[in-house]
Amino acid sequence: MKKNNSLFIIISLILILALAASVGLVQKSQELRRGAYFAGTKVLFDPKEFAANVGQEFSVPIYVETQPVYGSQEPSKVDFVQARVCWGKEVRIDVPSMDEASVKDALVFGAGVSPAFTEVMYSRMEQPQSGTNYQGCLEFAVRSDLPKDQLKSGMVRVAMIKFKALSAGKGSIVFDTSRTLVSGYNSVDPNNIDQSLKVEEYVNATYTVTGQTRYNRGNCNINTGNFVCTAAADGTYATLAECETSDGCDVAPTPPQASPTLTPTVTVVPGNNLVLNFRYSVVGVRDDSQCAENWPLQVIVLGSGETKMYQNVIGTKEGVVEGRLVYRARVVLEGFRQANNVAVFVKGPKHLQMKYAKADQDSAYDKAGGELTLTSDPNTSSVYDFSRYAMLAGDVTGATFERQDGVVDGRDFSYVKTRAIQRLSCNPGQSLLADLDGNCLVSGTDITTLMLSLAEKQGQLY
Ligand SMILES: [Ca+2]
Ligand SMILES: [Ca+2]
Repeated sequence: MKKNNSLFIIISLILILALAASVGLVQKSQELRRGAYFAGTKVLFDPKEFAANVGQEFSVPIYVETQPVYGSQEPSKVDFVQARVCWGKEVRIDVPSMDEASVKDALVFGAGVSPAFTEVMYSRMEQPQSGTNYQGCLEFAVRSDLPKDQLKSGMVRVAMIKFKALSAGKGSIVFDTSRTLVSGYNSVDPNNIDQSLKVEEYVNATYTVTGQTRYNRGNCNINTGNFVCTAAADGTYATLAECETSDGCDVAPTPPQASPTLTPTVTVVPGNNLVLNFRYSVVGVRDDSQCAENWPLQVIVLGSGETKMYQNVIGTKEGVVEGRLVYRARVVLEGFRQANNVAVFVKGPKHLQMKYAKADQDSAYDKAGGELTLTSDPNTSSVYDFSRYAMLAGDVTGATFERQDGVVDGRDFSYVKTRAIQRLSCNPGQSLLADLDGNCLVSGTDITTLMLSLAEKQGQLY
């Protein structure tokens, strides 16, 4: 009987502990949810129906409509909008080239951005993934430097996009819900840890294009390899597709692609580990940055299909390049046996993953594979200098609070901005997640540093 009693007590204790633990978990996740957003918002096109004749231009304004701060009547203010919108084959945005400057210039952002925002952070046009119904997409982000009391609330115009009607038909202009984000200022609780607004509703637009037109061929576009075509009532071609072919488009012939040379793979005797020596730098981190020490890197090496990951690689300070601090690191590649055609992926605790794949690399390596050669002798193994292609910073959080998600977006912006408003600081030798330039203070320069990564947005994965 006594034995049964003590068993009962033990089981009860275990149950009580389990219950307490689960209540703790629930509370924690509620806090995370509450912390994530402080108000709701709607993103919309207004009007939401457009009509145009073939060849005509029409402007499509984008708005956000903010709701009051949760649990109050106070308006929530908006200071950042990132949006991605896509459209069908009947319309397009006319730009002379796809580079960022001309996309920015041609999109009437200058005239179209309402005074609610002071800066276009980036804008980019792209072809959508195959398999979608959309012909093109535009992604951009705007932000506001206005003082808090001048930030706008309610219906706020974000931008105006000028489309050109190309061919008869109906279609939609839609928001990409996964890449549309809004952040703002919580006037009820300025110290709230997160300043994101939850987009609760997306209102898409439709268009109807009427009339018929024909197309004339202009020059050959070197970038696309297709003819540039313009609409004309008496044009030669009946459809844009027929006109914009590559057939006969006189582009300088591309040199024949060399067939890949099969380099004999050097396999290293186990026990004699290969060594990777490299120099690197980080955007924004300067010679006098006192809170940029011991940032642990994750280094992945890849060669001939073999990959290995090494954690907590710490660089030591060694000089300056273009005003940035240069670090030097050494990784003994235990277990990695490929000495040739190696690529390296480096990721810091608040950084996008960078690919380094050739000596003295000073820009993105836009190819698969790599060209690095390694030896197992630490003294003769090359010290690869990647410091002129600085690591991009800004991936500090994601859907899970303070967990990197490989992307720099509105969440990261909101995280850094909130802490910049609070002017969080730390002592030399310490580190704050939002202090991207490592000067021991979270301020406007960290937002600027993050903005350099926004357009790049995603770490390099292959
Ligand atoms: Ca992120
Ligand atoms: Ca800083």
